[in-house]
Amino acid sequence: AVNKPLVVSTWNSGQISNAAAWPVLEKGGKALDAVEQAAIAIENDINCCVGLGGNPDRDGHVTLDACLMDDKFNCGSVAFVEKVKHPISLARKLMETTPHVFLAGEGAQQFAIASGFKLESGKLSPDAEKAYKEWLKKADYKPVINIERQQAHPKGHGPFAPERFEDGSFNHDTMGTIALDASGNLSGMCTTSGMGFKMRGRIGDSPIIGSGLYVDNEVGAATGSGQGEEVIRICGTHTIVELMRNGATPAEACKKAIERIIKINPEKAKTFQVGFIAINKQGEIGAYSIQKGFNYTVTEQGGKGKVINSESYF
Ligand code: SD4
Repeated sequence: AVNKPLVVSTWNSGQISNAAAWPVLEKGGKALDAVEQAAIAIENDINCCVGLGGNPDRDGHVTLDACLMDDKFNCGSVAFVEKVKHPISLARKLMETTPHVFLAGEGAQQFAIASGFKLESGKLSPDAEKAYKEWLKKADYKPVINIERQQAHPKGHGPFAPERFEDGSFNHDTMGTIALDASGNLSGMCTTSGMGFKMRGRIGDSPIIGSGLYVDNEVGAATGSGQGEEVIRICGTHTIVELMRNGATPAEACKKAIERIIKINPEKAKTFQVGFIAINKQGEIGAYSIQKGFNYTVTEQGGKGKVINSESYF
């Protein structure tokens, strides 16, 4: 029997996103609506790595990337967007009301205004401000391996939001959610403020269809988190879906994609993190990461989110 409905999100902060997605799925709603709700919930939350409260780029501006994809190969992405609170809804608007699939920067912001989205102030959240000031002392661009820590949320928004490191260095806490609805259809989303203190204009894997997110309703769906540049090199999530098409389970497919990244440069791979999650049409779930510390949240029958530690290469 097919295990449905079902929603899986990256990280233990997936409890926030899954809690928003589940009511949609439980009522027999569409996976696309569920994953959009998942993104909205995490974009509303104040945390290091998603939404306007996230860490800024090295010039001090928060720039957001997000995408979503449904069960009919419809997709929408926005990147390098400023002052828009819900880039996921902007991506959906682009997908549903224009012939385009990908819009960036100033043009994306113009489209937001034209579509009735309100622009926010662009002021950094207190946490991001603090982290940025700290980062400016050295202004080093040195990605560190993320290990998500289970700590109380500094703002009391719930126990599982991503935490920022004390020294202002960043986590990899992009949120990706994939869902299978009661009708057996798949959709997914990915939303992020990207690498903290990135170069201005830098875009990672998260809004790139086939890298940060891919959905093929005949096969499965995959998303991920981590060092975007390394995911883009292998078109990570598209690779995972193709591996599943050729018979791999979601777990095997995630593992093979990670091994492909590691094979490019095994020494360098020791220094960064990538984690993938995947589901297939039968509702089977899998994940794999390079480093220890990646986890994900699964919500299925009963509706209670379960946090699972991913297997890892190292
Ligand atoms: C990126 N994949 O922009 C994202 C990074 C990430 O929290 O996971 N950040 O490359």
